[in-house]
Parts: sequence; structure tokens; C-alpha cells
Amino acid sequence: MDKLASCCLRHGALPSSHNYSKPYNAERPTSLPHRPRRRRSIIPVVRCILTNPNTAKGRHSTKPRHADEFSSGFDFEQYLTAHAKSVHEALDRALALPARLEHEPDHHWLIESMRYSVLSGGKRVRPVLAIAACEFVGGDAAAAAPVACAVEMVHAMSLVHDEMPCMDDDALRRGRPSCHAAFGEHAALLAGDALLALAFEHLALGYADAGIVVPAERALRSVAEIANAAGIGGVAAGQLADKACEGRGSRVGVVSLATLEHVHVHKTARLLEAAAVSGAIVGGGTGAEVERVRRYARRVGLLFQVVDDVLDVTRTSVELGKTAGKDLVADKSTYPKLLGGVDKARAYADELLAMAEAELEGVDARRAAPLRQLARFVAYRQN
Ligand code: GRG
Repeated sequence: MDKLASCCLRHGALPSSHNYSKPYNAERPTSLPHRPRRRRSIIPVVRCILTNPNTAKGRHSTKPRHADEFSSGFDFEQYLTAHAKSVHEALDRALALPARLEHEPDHHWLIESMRYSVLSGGKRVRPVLAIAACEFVGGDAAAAAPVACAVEMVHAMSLVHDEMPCMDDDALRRGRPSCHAAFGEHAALLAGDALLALAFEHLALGYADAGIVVPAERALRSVAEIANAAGIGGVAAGQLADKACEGRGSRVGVVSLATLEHVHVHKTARLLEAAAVSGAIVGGGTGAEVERVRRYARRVGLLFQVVDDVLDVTRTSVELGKTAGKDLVADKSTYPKLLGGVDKARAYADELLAMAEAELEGVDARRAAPLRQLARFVAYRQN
């Protein structure tokens, strides 16, 4: 394993000097903003890029390492689009507006703000990862449906809270006003809270509701995995560590590569890992299979963030559907900054991709194809 990659995959501890205090924004809006016009649900359309467009002439060529992969006829674009669509439909059902709320405008408003945040497109990487991992261990895609919806709800709520004025204060997400900009700050905070609660309600009831038979012990393990990834073992902890690093990016050596990795393993990678691991658990994977999936997904998760840092400085807001160049403005440490440029960060991304793919070595190529192609999609995504 490359020295840099091995260093970066050790979870660095945060220096004790980090300041975790942050101002609490207690401002109360005096009135609710205009309600946005209801839109039809957007079924995500996924464009796949499975080779590195920036290095088409071969420096970091990503030609399939296994010739049999293409001869197996696996169509990843079709796989991703079909599963993204089924997840979207399942989320739409899980967030249905009950007719009895017609006369409860505030309750209605809460559910609309949740639907707005979850059904607004997005690549659906985490749910499809859960489904692919479930199938990888021999499970049926249907068994992973509740996990797929739950991780997407947790992801969506983390975006809603991330955009709020007390966090990143961003008015744009997925090419349209972020939840707080569209529904107001109170509603956004509560939409996030309610989505987090609904994720676990859905994990508890989703199997029975859909007539899916999954042993309760497996469902319970997935609850523990996703709860840990959302909270102190992942996203919430990583976000706080990330906020503590803001304003320190331009001071050389203040934020180390180990600290940056600690932030991103928690803030970003851990939820992708939990999605895949939970998919493998409900799919009936053995202990060894689940751990193989975990190692694969941890690398894909970190890869996801390295690519995110690169996109932040190489793409426009229109291309990303969110505000580009934010890391510079917040004076954050990023992989391009700490590794010495975009090319070095891209090279690190290629290393992580190779490490993720290495976890799939020795497995039947047809069975490994969705996870392998998903890793490449994460590596070469354009937004
Ligand atoms: C989860 C309890 C809990 C709290 C949330 C605000 C917060 C605490 C965390 C922020 C986490 C965050 C926004 C991390 C960034 C991860 C990331 C790179 C998101 C972009 O994901 P994509 O590209 O988005 O998959 P789409 O729109 O495609 O779904």
C-alpha cells in the first residue's frame, strides 16, 4: 500500500487545542416565508462517467483491470438509474402527505419541507451502495430497500442542517434554494430532525410494511450501524471537527493531513460505509463478507470526499448545483491544499480507488461488478 494512502487511512486524533465552541444563532424569524410552489417529484437521472475524463490519454488510466468485466455485459448506467428510481419511489411513499393533515397547515408544512429535501434529485450514491452491497453478499435488492431509504434520509437531513445559517449558511442545493431558504430556518431545523427520526422509524417498520422478510437481528444490527454513523461515530462528530478547522486552512501546518482525514472519515465516509455495511448485513453476509464490504466502503467514502474537494475548486456552482469555491471562502483545509494541488489530490483519489477495487479481488467478476463500477462512478463523478 502506498505510504500516503496508508497514512491517510489511519484515523488521526484531533489535537486537544481544537476549539469546539461556536456561536448559537438564536434569531427567530418574525414570519414564515412564502411557500414555494409545489413541484412534481424529480426522478434522478444519472449520467455515468466510468473513465477519468481528465486523463483520457492514460496517466491515471482506469481501463477495467478485468477483461471479463465487460464481457459479462454489466450495464452500470442502467443499474444505477433503475435503483435510483426505485429508491426515489420508495422515499416518495415513505414521505406521503396524509390526507388528514389537510387542515393542519403547520404539520403539512413540515412534511412538505421534508419531501422538498429528500425528493429533489441527488445522485443516490448511498442507497445504491446499500443495494449493491446486499446483492454482493447474495441478498435480494428488496431486502436492502429500508436501509437504502434510511441512509438517504440521514444524508438529506445532514445536507439540510449543513446549509443552515449556523453551519455553512448556503442558499443553494441541488440547483435550487436550500431547505432553509425555501421554508425558513425553523422548518429546516425541524425537517432535519424529523427526517432523522423517520429514518429509524422506517428501519423498524419498513420491512413489515413492504412485506419483506428480514430477520429482526439483522435489522437491529443495521439500526446500530446507521445510528453510530449518523451520530458520535460519524457525521455529527465529523461536522463539529470540520467547523473547528474553519479559518485555519491558509496557516501552513495548523491542520494536518491526519486531522483532515479524521474529519472526512467521520463527516462523509462513515455514512457511505454504514450504507454498504448495513446492506451487506440485511443481505445475510457472513462476518468476513461484511468486513470486506466495510474496508471497500471506507475507501470509497474517503474517495468521495477527496473528489468533492477537487470539484469544489474545479467546477462552477451551476455544474455542481451547489455553491462552488466554498472551501476557499471558509478558509478550510482540503485535499488539494494539503497535498499540494489538484493533480496530487486526483492522484490520491486514484490510489483510493485502486485500494477499494483491491478489496474486490478474488471475487467472481460478475458479482463484484456493481461495487467496482460504483467506486469508479464516485471517482469520476462530475458533480
Ligand atoms: C447526521 C445527526 C446528523 C447531523 C448532521 C450538518 C451535519 C450534522 C453534517 C454535515 C455533513 C455533510 C453535509 C457532509 C458532506 C458530505 C457530502 C460530500 C455531501 C454531498 O453528497 P452528494 O454529492 O449529494 O452525494 P447529492 O446531492 O448527490 O445527494
